[in-house]
Amino acid sequence: MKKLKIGITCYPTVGGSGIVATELGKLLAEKGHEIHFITSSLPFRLNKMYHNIYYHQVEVNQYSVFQYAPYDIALASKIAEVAVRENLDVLHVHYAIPHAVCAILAREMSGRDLKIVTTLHGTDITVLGYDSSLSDAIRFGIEKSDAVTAVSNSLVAQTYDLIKPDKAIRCIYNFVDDRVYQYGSSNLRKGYHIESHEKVLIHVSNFRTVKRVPDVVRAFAKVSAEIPAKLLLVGDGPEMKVVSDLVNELEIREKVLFLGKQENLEELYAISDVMLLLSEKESFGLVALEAMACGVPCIGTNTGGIPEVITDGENGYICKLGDIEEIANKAIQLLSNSSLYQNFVSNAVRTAKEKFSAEKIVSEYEAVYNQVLSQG
Ligand code: GMT
Repeated sequence: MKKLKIGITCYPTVGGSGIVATELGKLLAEKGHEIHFITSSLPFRLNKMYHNIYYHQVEVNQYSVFQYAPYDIALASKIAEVAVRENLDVLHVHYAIPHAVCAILAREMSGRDLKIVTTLHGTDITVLGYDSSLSDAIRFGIEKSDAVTAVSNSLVAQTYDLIKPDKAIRCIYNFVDDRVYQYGSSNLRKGYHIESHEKVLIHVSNFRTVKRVPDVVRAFAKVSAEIPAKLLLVGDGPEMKVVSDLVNELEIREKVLFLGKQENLEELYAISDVMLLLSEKESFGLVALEAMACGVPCIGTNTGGIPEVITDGENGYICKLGDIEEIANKAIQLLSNSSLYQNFVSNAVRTAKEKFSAEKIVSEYEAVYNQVLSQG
């Protein structure tokens, strides 16, 4: 394939969409493409030097007359400047709002036929799509992109339902790099004072209400009443106080480890037995895929794209949203049957390698870039 000059715009801070955009950029660079990140800060997973990855920071004018700093205009100007100077072939933006709309403005400003690929990640549709002040702009961003992808079939369907764009949207799943996320061991159990007979449940999120972390705590309380267990809560966010109060109320404080925001999650998955992802909105659930790649079966809710990642009864379980009893029972069943558990572990690793391998998914994005470039 011809080596391309690809611009990437995403939210560079912690979050699944930023992770996917950054990991994609790194893997495309490894395949010889030239990558230009155009973002407000250095993407946090860009933790290593690549000779063919460039970073262009968007600086926003803080003029005191502005009630709101004009980030979107600054981003569009920066994209146009980089597109012209670096002669970009394709611009891949993650999130319709504001990135697709900024990309379209940038294409106009640059005076070039810059090809725009937009990837929808979830909340740009499932939350912002309900806001009448934004839905027309989301539709505009989608329809004026040269190609649009979404991270699950569920998100494709929800986009047509809510936004009704006149545009083909292709599902390209998120992926996992199995050189990093793999079945392994770690010495962390000892450091965390987790006894060898104790099972470890893990939840990783930004602790927003949609993640339903209190359901994780309630389900864990039931599991740990039957089986010696610890719960690792990884991440931080608006619900932390509610979660902490609930842990105290249920009198399970000594069984719960609040680890805050962490990197190198593969080391935590290496000491975990089951992941709980009980969200009420989740277009994909990247954390579930990363856990599965490390051999951790997941219990998820029947929400959004989660059932496309976790196959019920094969590599994990899918439960009804908020059904704490069912969630706890499934976890107990899995953790107390070692042959069933080992089966789920192998299936989880295999699913991650076969259905969501980085190699497969990166090629799918390359095919989209080629397709828009061949449209002339
Ligand atoms: O889940 C979040 O709150 C973060 C959000 C983001 O923008 O990073 O995640 C969304 O994109 C991820 C990557 O495609 C998906 O794995 C998450 O499921 C999706 N979150 C939601 O749909 C709530």
